[in-house]
Amino acid sequence: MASTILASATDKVKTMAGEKPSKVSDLQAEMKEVHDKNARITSDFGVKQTNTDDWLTVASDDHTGPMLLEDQFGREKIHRFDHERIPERVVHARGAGAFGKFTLFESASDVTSAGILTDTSRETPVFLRFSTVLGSRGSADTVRDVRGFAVKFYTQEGNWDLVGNNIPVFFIQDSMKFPDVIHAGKPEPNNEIPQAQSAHNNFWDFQYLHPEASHMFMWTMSDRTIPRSYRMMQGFGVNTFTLINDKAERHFVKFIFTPELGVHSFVWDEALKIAGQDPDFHRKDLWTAIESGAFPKWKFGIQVIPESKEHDFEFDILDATKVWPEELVPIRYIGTLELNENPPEYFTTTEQVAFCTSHIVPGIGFSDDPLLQGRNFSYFDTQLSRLGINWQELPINRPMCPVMNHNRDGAMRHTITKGTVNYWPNRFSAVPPAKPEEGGYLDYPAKVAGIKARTKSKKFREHKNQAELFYNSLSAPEKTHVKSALAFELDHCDDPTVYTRMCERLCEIDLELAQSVAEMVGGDVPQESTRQKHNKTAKGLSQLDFAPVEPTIATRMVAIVIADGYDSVAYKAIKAALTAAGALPFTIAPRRNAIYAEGEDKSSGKGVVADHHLEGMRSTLFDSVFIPGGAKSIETLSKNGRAVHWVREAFGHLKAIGATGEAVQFVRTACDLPGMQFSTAAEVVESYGVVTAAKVAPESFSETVKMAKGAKDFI
Ligand code: HDD
Repeated sequence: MASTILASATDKVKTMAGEKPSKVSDLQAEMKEVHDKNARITSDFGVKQTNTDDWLTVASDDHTGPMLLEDQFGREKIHRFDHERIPERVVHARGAGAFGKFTLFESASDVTSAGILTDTSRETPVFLRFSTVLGSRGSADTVRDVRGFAVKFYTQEGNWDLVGNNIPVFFIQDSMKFPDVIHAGKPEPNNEIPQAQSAHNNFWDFQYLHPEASHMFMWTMSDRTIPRSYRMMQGFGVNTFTLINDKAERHFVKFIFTPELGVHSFVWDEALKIAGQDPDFHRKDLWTAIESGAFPKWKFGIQVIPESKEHDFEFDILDATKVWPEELVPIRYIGTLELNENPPEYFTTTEQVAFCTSHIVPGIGFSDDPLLQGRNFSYFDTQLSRLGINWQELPINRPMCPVMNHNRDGAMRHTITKGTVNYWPNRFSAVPPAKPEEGGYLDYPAKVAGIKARTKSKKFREHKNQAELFYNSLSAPEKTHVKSALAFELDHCDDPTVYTRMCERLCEIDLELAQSVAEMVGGDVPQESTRQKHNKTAKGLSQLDFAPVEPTIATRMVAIVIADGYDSVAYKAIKAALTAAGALPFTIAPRRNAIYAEGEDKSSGKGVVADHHLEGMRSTLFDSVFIPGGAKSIETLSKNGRAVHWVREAFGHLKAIGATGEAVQFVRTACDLPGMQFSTAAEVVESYGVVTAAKVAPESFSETVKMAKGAKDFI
């Protein structure tokens, strides 16, 4: 007998010449079709059932008597239901995932031997799970929180898990503090309040007591924690990893994903309202984009520092509370990540997927980053209580390359292994483990020296420079948002110790920030800085640095609001122009029954059927609003409080608004903008971000769309 091969995986990557590898096709054999018209319902053990609705009972037409324990079918159905839930993740419980692919356009062979980062002809299947951190599995998507960005690369050399966030730094430097930071952020232990919020005493108490958290809380109070879409946020590996090349040279590395669509966020009021109006907003957004073929894409980049330069920086490059400013360590973009397939079933993919930072492949290594080392223990460990031993056999978790070893047995083992030996070496197999040149994983022979102690290097003790660097680098509106976010959060802390101390901490970062927050939340308003500022800025920290070269409204949702008597020329023209630009137009009206245009005969029965009525959806759920003219339609909308609120709220949320004909005055009144300029018949005018055209001419619509593309909300 040859060696035992525990190959649960189909080796698609290598065996199917010419065919692109796909994790979904790898799973295909196991997918069951429940919609098969001819299939009869059976028990879990295959026996056809005659009735799945009535428990076996002692009964007749006149009398309903006791139910019988004998009903195995009834018991089985309830028993399976009783045990449907598994423990939710201790953090990052709420998530959404998708399949996709990773490709490389530039080889990084100068710094690594990893096939996935050197072979430009490869297409590596991936599964990406986005998440919020603090909320439980049923919490809302748009809460203020860090977002998880966890990628499983099914490489030819095994699974590589990059378990990152949408923020490049972390609250703590040492993994031993993780239980504390999470306990402080999760609902308070006495009453389990609040859900999915950092706005409470314990969270901010922790932030003050841990000066190392200063940089991260500035990020969490920025727009980054209220992303418009998972598709519009960056992903960061956060920790420092290493790359090892063919010459056995080692470099330190950080991994970065930057979205093609740019980095965009809600304004806070929108995020708050959407949490109630559509708690699944981000989940739906991702799902819909992929279903409609608008595949989200990210550029993949690396920041690399040669081993010899480890100590050349004023911060420690192993400290996860620090970024590597791009001016010092440029990002080298080398690959593309694309999501292109929604999972066929949530539980067996997005819920059962298990990531481990310790899962790396040859050419990639760890560093002594003390946060990473602890994570390597924690992820592997947590899967046991969440999924149980043998979780690596679950279809979503198993690699797409062969697995061969003698780890076997344990609860719920699926693979049936043939053969008489379960140890190595054995009398049948003399093949030694692979050497590095044969693809074996090389543990880099790093020289280690030092004194055993519970401490870290001196550079780990500086905590404010990058908190200030981040704040200095934001645009004026972004700074205002940070102030408002802090004012909101600390307003929810009722313990004066918490908010007065936090105002002191802010004073070490920026005096004006501290003054404005203290004024709002009732802290002592400081008169002078308590730290010498460096006043430096860096690129890549403000979201504005990621505006796509060519602004786009592709995949943006635009509401076109009409009532009976609307101007159909304007309606049709804007719809066509938006569709041509890749946006998604939705018709909104006072009702979902047919709406008739100006001059249209109701008896024709051909009116437009709205996608939603004004009460069913709010302008918060759209990126932009357009109102065509039509005297009758505008008269109706003007008298409808909800319609007026729709437009007024869109304006308050800084959305691009478009109007033609009579609708121009409607917008002007609804938004209370006496200074808003009117356009003449021939021109398109933009004033206060509102784009208006008095008359409809097809040319003005392409012009309108162009202006909408340029409007602030889309940048
Ligand atoms: Fe963590 C889940 C990201 C520090 C312990 N973490 C988890 C997930 C993400 C992150 C995205 C969800 C994975 C999924 O979708 O299944 N975590 C991070 C980042 C960190 C970080 C970017 C800082 C660099 N985490 C961190 C530390 C520890 C953990 C320091 C413990 C010492 N994280 C866990 C965990 C979780 C987890 C408890 C819960 C579920 C899971 O692992 O699989 O083990």
